[in-house]
Amino acid sequence: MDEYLPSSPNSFALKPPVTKDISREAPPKDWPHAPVHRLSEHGIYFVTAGTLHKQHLFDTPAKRDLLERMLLSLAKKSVWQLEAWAVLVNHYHIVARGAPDSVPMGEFLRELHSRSARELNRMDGVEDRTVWYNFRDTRLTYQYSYLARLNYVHRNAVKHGLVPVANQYPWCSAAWFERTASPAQVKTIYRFKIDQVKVEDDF
Ligand code: NI
Repeated sequence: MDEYLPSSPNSFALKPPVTKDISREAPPKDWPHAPVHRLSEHGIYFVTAGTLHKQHLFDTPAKRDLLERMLLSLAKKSVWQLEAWAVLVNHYHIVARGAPDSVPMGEFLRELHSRSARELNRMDGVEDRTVWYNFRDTRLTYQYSYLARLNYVHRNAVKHGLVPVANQYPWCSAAWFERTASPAQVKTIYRFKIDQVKVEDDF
């Protein structure tokens, strides 16, 4: 078992019982600290990564749990503060804030990809399958594009037609954001138009 994968025997069985609510038994998510800040000199990045050929590899709740939990715990270990994230069947998006002692972004993502691929392949009982295609990271340098991308990521499951309201999607930051940020912050962020944000997101 991977050391950055919180132990959760029910979540990672090869064939989890479909009727079981694993979220009740899985360990708590490694929630980040705070949802919104000013731009800083250490950099805030918007990252999108997709699976090879956009294959639907994270096609069960247990697999999306695996990726989301690994993302949260490795981000913390790599000193990248996640401010928004969305984990979907064949890609993910994050907005991450750096600090002076952050591990380089590329290193953090490569570790996330190699560890999550190994665990996913173990769950699926396959060997040496390439899971990830690549990632694209953009440094956000304008307050407007930063805030608009926060909203874009919080509400990505809505954009992809998975849920009518973002906080209903379990593998994203929306519910956490609404719980952690002030009502004024939530209102401000959710007001940003996401249909004008230029993001490659045809997954
Ligand atoms: Ni997307």
